[in-house]
Amino acid sequence: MKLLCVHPGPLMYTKVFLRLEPLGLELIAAAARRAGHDVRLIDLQADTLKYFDKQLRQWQPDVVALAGNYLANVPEIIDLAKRTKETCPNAFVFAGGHSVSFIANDMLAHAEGALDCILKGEGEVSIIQLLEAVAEGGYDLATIPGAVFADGAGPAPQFVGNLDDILPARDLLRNRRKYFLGRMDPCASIEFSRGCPWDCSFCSAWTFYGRSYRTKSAEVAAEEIAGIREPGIFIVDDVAFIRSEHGMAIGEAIARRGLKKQYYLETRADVLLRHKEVFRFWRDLGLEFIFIGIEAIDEDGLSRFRKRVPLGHNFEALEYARSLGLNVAINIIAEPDWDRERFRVIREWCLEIPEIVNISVSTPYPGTELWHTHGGDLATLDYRLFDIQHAVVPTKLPLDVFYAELVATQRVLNMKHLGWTIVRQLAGEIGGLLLRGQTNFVRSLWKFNSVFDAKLLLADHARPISYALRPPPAPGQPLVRRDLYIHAPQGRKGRAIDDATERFVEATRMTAASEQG
Ligand code: B12
Ligand code: SF4
Repeated sequence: MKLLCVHPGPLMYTKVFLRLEPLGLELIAAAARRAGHDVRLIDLQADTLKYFDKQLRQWQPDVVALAGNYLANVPEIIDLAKRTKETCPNAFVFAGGHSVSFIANDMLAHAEGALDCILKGEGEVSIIQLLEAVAEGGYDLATIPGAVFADGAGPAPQFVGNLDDILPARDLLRNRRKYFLGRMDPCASIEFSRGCPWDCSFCSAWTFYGRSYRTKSAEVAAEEIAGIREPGIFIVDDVAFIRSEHGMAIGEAIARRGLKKQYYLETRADVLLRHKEVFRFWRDLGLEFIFIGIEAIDEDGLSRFRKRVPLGHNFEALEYARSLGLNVAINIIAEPDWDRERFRVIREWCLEIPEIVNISVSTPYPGTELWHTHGGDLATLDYRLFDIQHAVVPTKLPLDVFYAELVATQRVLNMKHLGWTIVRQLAGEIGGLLLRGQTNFVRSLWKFNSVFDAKLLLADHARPISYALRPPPAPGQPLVRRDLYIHAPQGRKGRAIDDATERFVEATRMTAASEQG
């Protein structure tokens, strides 16, 4: 079978700060290729619609797989499905990935027949079965794990047996030099672990994977790194190095091979403090950038997210990361009830600290607890605005004032790290990038103002809506936790962590330990 895998175009954030390879789609592509299929991959973050059309016309794929990790991409995915059916009416067209798994039936309704099915959950196992069924003709989708189609659904989605089994088909991307993360230009991505044992109310990483946590073995991880050409590597794990032994083992395997790379990772403040020695070791291996989820800067904000990390730990973690000489980025979530004074306080605070501060807007997503509990009140049902840069919940300030304050705050914060300031600081490094023909980072330094603009944000709310998001359930409806999950929780045995780490997670996660999951 000829399979064309397609990732949709960039969202707002990726237009300025980073562009990363579609790792999930590369894994699906690798699984299909290993099963003997002829596979091509297009990433519209780094390629054109014209090229996509050409592939459809000239190559005439039998199957087209669309990647739906981001809710904001949904209208684009539906339009791509319709476009595909116009050019290749006999192709089997389906979508999968994080976000579309939570809204499978809505996707089918929007597509009006242009999507033959949605494949919920991890794709490595089910795509093989789906392709076999389509190849045989007269297929029965009801036998495919995770499949949701017009008049039914298959059995529950299945986990891949072992993360070591399949490595991403990185070679299928034709524009690899376009992937970058700030100064890590070009930059590849890698996965050391999958899933998250915590259960934060605003996040769907844990509901997707049923609060499971699995790891790739150290040798396979190091082998994979050895095969990566790019000097920079983004570690995509939700929370890096939850288990110190795992982090140390990968590090040692990298050191044994003498591999030299620059790394970026994301973790929690309490994990960083629990495993200081791992992060120190990784600093020596080339860890350069670290993103720590902070979310709010006062106790009140933190407790609203019910994240049981005492505020002191956040600051202690920042200090420790600084002491290692790491470039630290943190994220603050702007709440819809913020007033001018609150934005001003945040601006002042952020200017006092050396870290890169990113401000995103609190956004309830399908698949999160917040979606069910935030009160059901949404300012828009436009999927495209669910990118944590737009306000989708009514704001206390008039929307234009909210956006003016938001962008002014983001601008103050970003000017610390963009434009001529950074050019002066990094003249040598930038010269080196340009000499090697890598211009992603340098070009990003001046893009901020054209992308982050209060007037543009506001105008986005006035665009006509072709596909409307189904609103959350009315307030007061009981939330059945089990219904949130895509992969059913397997309890303790689904988490590859030792008992001490399990106790640490229990003590710091949001929900009472008595609740099962
Ligand atoms: C790495 C990451 C990024 C990276 C890389 C994105 C990229 N180009 O792929 C960066 C940093 C760029 C990023 C940015 C953003 N991200 Co992000 N990101 C993640 C993260 C942590 C891991 C994703 C990943 O690579 N996992 C590893 C791979 C192997 O898994 P996977 O992609 O999920 O793929 C598996 C399945 O989903 C499925 N699958 C995937 N694609 C397909 C396609 C088909 C056809 C099929 C059948 C199956 C399938 O099979 C794969 C293998 O099992 C997730 C959290 C999570 N755990 O999912 C958040 C997450 C996806 N991101 C999120 C958000 C909000 C964003 C931003 C909008 C935020 C922002 N800062 O502005 C931006 C927008 C990015 C954009 N596209 O323009 C949210 C999604 C919310 C939503 N419902 O839309 C998540 C869930 C985080 C969260 N806490 O809620 N992100
Ligand atoms: S720690 Fe919380 S926010 Fe981070 S991935 Fe896990 S559940 Fe999501």
